[in-house]
Amino acid sequence: MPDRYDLPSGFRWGAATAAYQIEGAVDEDGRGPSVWDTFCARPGAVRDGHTGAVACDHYHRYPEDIALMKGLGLDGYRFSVAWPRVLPAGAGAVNPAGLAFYDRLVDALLEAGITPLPTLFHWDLPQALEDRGGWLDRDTAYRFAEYAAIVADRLGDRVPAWITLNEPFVHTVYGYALGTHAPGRTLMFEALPAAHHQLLAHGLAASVLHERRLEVMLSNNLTPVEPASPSAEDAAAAAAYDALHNRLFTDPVLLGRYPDLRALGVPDDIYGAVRDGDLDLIHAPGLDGLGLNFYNPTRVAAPTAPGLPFELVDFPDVPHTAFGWPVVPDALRQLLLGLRDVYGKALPPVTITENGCSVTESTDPDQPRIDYLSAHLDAVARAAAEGVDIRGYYTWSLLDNFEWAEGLFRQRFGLVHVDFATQKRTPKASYAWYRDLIAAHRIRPASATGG
Ligand code: IFM
Repeated sequence: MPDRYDLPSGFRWGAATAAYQIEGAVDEDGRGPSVWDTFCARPGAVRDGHTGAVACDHYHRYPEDIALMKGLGLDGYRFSVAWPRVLPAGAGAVNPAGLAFYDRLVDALLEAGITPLPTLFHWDLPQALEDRGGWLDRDTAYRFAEYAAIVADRLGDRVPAWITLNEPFVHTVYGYALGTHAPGRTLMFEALPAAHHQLLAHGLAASVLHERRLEVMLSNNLTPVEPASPSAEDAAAAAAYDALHNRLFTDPVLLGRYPDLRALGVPDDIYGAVRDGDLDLIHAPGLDGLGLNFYNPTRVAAPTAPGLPFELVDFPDVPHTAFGWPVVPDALRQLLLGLRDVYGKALPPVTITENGCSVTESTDPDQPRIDYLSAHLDAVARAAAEGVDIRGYYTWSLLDNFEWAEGLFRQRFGLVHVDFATQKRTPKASYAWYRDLIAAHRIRPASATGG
């Protein structure tokens, strides 16, 4: 396993988290309820009835967590701002204590020499907005732009780059199509107006951020899609899935158009959601960087039963994470090269804004995570060597945290173990490995050695 990778000079090393997964303090200092508070209260929605009510108690323990980041030598920390902490009803009255928390967090990060990289929406929509239709309601996009302006006006003097949305694919499909995440709607393809409204929200917020001379990124969860066989039917199924998972969330932003969704049976105007001028609003602000969240590739076959136009099948003969996700590191290199080939000059610099794996608590000494991270960084370095402009890598995640429908204990993604009973943080073997790796790149940057 290499102790360093041949990465471009200025490559930024980071770690990522999200508000509802770590903050806790859901009832404190004027925070309003979010869709995740509501969803967690639904019997059977989250494994073992867990909630994010306390999670890692980061709201109170952020100084300790920043000390852990400093110990790693991070350049950047990606976190999310909880919309209901800032605007408890989603719009209208601002909660000064909510903004003050992010103010303190940003100052403490800067004090530690770490650049804050906030995400404005990582799935915790204020419940008051959900009550008015959530992302199915076009109005939510305009409320998001107002919220973006409020947060940017408070923090923009110290925070140069912003991520608007996290993984609109996952939020749309799990939250609105399948109902396994908040807000628990089961609309199948009729969930897709929620995707359009999130993209519209991204575009409106991107304009707000650019007006303030701030950089804008969007973090998409992308996956290379491979057909299960060379048959024409499997190829068609794979293309349909690629349009849904990848192109639906990237083409409008980078190319100003939607991919062909006819194979999914989705009308061009996405059930009436797309209005004249929307694609301009989404595309025209431009993107300063594409955030790429990568976990695994996807294998797709033609359907064997009526219903969906594709069927997801497993990868045989590869290791799987505790989540059951196939580990295929070279798929990240293929994905990066594919993005360059598909989008060409329209592709902005890429930052890996999430990559990591869940490992069960008993796994000692955390070797599967080290192997996973190491192999994926190797894939990043190879894609960079093949000409893809990649600016940084934020591992998911700094801490074990609330893994959505999987609850607290089962899927541990952290470099740092969290005992949720005592809140004791214990760095894992992967923490030491990542720290040493970052230090090795500081001492001998690839540009200075010629690789
Ligand atoms: O924990 C999530 C995160 O919130 C979004 N990306 C994937 C991670 C692992 O499932």
